[in-house]
Amino acid sequence: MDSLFRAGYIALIGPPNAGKSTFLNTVLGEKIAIVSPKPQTTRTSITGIYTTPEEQIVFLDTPGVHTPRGKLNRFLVDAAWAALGQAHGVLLFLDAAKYAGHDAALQRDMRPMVDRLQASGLPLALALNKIDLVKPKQLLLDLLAVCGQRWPDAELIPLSARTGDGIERILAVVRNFLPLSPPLFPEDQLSTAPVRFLAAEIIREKLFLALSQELPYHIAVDIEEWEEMPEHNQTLIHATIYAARSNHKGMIVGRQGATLKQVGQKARHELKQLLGTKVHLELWVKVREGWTEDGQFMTSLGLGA
Ligand SMILES: Nc1nc2c(ncn2[C@@H]2O[C@H](COP(=O)(O)OP(=O)(O)OP(=O)(O)O)[C@@H](O)[C@H]2O)c(=O)[nH]1
Ligand SMILES: [Mg+2]
Repeated sequence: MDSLFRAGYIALIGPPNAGKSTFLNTVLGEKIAIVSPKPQTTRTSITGIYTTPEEQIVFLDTPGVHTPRGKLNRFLVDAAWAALGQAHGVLLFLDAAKYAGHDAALQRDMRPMVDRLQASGLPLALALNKIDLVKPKQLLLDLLAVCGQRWPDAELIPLSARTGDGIERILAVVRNFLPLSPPLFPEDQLSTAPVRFLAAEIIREKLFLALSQELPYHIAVDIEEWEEMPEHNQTLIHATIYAARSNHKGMIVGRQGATLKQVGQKARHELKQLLGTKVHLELWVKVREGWTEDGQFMTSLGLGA
């Protein structure tokens, strides 16, 4: 093996909805992390392993950092910061379309993170994401100037995680944060996340996309039963959807079960691709009053640091 091989961890940190999970999936060319237009989609830190003949970059996708209200949100933010403990460098994600021309919003959203990032002592690069949405380009140049003043030592990289524009530069920058080391994982491994977890996440993504307003934030998914039946080329999956309030159950199920049916169909389609087998999926909705404040329950679901 090449003695100049580098390997290690890069934490993807940033406000909710900045495009961290989208970046992870684009880099890997596979969907590992779920994505939605709603903030606070990611709930745990998820690895995405990018391997070339020269390097192995283990990206740690994390929940968006914000000023948390409620226990679930505190769990999310704690999980993001916990990723720094393992990281050799940080890629800070900013939604350039949100902040271009809006310095006050940038100041506000950075407040919960600047001190923590500085205290970590880790090398930092900034990804200014969603440049495909920033027009005119002068706004991007202005934002680059503002960020350059605030983070004089950090490399600033304009990016579109959606189109892939800027990804090569990011990879070239963050690889230099990693120590010389042999690979940490087999070269064909894309993530350390168990497939059951990925399956629960796919179901949660379909719920995030199907349900409106605050409802997705009060939902958790747990896989209760998982049976592989190679003789039928089928996987049997029973999942429970936990609602935090009794009046949410009807909204999740929908009129004559329509919403749950649609979620089930979309999830099953994606699970088939993930598993490479036919999938028999059963979804049950249970009310677990106030689960978003129940630390023990959230830990049992794998949430938090
Ligand atoms: N136009 C555009 N949209 C993007 C880009 N990157 C991400 N998005 C969109 O932004 C939204 C949020 O993306 P996510 O990847 O879920 O963001 P995140 O930072 O992981 O969000 P949390 O998990 O909530 O912290 C989704 O609707 C993405 O499709 C980009 O480069 N351009
Ligand atoms: Mg995410």
